[in-house]
Amino acid sequence: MHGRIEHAAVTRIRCSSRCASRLLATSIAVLAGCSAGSGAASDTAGGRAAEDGATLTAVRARGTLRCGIANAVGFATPDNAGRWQGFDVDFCRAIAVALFNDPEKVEFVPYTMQQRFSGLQSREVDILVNGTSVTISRALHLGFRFGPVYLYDGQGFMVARALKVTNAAMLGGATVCVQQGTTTELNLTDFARRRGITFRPVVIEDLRGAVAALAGGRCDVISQDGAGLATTRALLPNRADYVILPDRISKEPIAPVVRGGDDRWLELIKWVFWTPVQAEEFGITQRNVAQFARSSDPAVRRFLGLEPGITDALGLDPRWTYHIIETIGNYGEIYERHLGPNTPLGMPRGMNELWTSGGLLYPPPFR
Ligand SMILES: N[C@@H](CCC(=O)N[C@@H](CS)C(=O)NCC(=O)O)C(=O)O
Repeated sequence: MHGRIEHAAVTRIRCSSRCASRLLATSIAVLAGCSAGSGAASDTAGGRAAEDGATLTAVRARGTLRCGIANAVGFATPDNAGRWQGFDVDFCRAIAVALFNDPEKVEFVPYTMQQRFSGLQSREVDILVNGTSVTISRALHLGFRFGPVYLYDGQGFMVARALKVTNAAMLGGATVCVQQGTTTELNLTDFARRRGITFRPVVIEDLRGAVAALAGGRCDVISQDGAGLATTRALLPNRADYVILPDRISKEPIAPVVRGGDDRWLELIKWVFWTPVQAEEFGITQRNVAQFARSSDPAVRRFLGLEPGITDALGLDPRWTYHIIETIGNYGEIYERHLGPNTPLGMPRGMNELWTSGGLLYPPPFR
């Protein structure tokens, strides 16, 4: 029997009044794109009016970067001293280091998944570094541009161990928590149709709500990006009672998002995100970067800004890559610090290994 998700049966757990008032300010164009996760067509979307170089000029004049993040363990959380830290946070800080040689010159703006695109479009932030997947409709309908994929992920499921479910095909009839305004919602519908399964989706506003709904038994299952599942598990009070199923039902290439029409800003973002990856490929770490600065290898010398002129067009300090590595580290260091096996998330590198180690990370040449 071919079941499908009945939208009339979808439960929507509503957001707080604070978040509701924010949502009121959201443009209809963006709401249309967000709520579907795929985006409805809109001529006004995406900040097409942005001028080339305008973002860089605005950030320089302000003296700080405004980075849109998602408040999630491992990716972006304030520590006990109130300082933001995490995988996404470190990439935001890398941009600030490139621009200002100062990782503190960032204002972090947390968004729910539903709010994120209007925040970028309204110029409240200069960039989103918040677990957003690259999709064609976000580029073509919402008019955004994506930097390099800095995390390769895919959607999965986590269930209560007591249910004794071992794979996603056994989930027919289950109540599944998903986050509003995400690709997760759409992929779940596709998966149900493809497999002839019926789910009862419970749509939740944010990560904390999703964790509470799962822990409180309002859903049997939670479906999220693999990283989201690891984050959720880290937040559950009784994490040993849950299992992450082996299925991955989608591709979720996670990349930074900027407004369309500002090629100069996009280009800067691309090379900043590739810097920690190229550093790892060369074997350059936070600790040994000073030794590498004495290298006679021409490719290393160009990369570290020791040969003049290579990245002058970006308008940065010639030693910007050096400063990023010195301050933030290489990709492997960032990953191990926030997401790797020795962290509460415990995520193996998998596809996020370098291409030289069987992964997908492949930075273009700095030449
Ligand atoms: N990558 C997908 C899903 C993103 C997503 O659902 N992220 C969740 C967890 S996996 C999140 O970061 N939530 C943080 C929050 O709600 O505060 C997308 O771009 O739509």
